[in-house]
Amino acid sequence: MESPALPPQGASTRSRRWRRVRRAAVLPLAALALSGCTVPTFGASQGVTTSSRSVFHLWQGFSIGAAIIGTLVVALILWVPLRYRRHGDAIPKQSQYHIPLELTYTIVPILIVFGLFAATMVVENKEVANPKTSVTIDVNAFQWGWKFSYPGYSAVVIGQTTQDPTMMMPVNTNVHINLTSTDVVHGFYVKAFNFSRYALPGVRNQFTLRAVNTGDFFGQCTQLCGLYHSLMFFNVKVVSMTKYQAWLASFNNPASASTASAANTAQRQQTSSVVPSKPYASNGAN
Ligand SMILES: [Cu+2]
Repeated sequence: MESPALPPQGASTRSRRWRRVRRAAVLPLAALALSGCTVPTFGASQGVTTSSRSVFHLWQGFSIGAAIIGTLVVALILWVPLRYRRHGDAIPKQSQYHIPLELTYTIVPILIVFGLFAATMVVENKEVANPKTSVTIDVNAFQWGWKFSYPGYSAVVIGQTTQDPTMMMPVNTNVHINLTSTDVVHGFYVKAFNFSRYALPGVRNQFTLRAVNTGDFFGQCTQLCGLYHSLMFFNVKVVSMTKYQAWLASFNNPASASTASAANTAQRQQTSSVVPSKPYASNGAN
């Protein structure tokens, strides 16, 4: 009887190898898909301010560095058993006290940590820098709302619980913010700015924001500050300098001036007696 024709030896080895490659590729691809990893943003948003973008680039740098090191470590871990799995039970050649190798794996991580530290310091210094500017906004947080006032102008915007106030600011301009709290600790957070700072009673927390895009952005309190914390929202509207100045000028009338002074008086009266009247100035690192 004639035996069935066998496939050529080379073809079967190739197909087996290909099957193995496909099986090995499933794990990293599944990990990538299941972790929801997105490139090149790595799940972060670049935001609309100069500082949000530098934080975003720092995040990208960290993520790329972690991916390279992670890939190298996983590749080395997998390579050893795959490469030497058919070498029997004999103890392989030992390579301890290999001075150049030991120096390399001690010095390289130290250099990486220094690199990450230096990059973080550069970005943090940019975050807390307060360059001179002519645009200042006083932001006051209170239970449970926000007050935005513009020193030198009668413009005051107050909103609480269900009325979300809007902070107007000009685009491509350094805007100096003085953040205070009337009563308890609140958190000033604007998602599109990748930015959050404490509003602390007795502290004037100062920082500078520079938006590079116009638009409407959402903000909220990020510190549990009491009963209506969950309603402590606000908006940020970034407009052109011309529109911003026209908006400020629209408050140049006696009615707005008296509303502003009444709001300031009310705030002084509401300010908790435990909050010092002269807030300690902080450079925005809080
Ligand atoms: Cu709050």
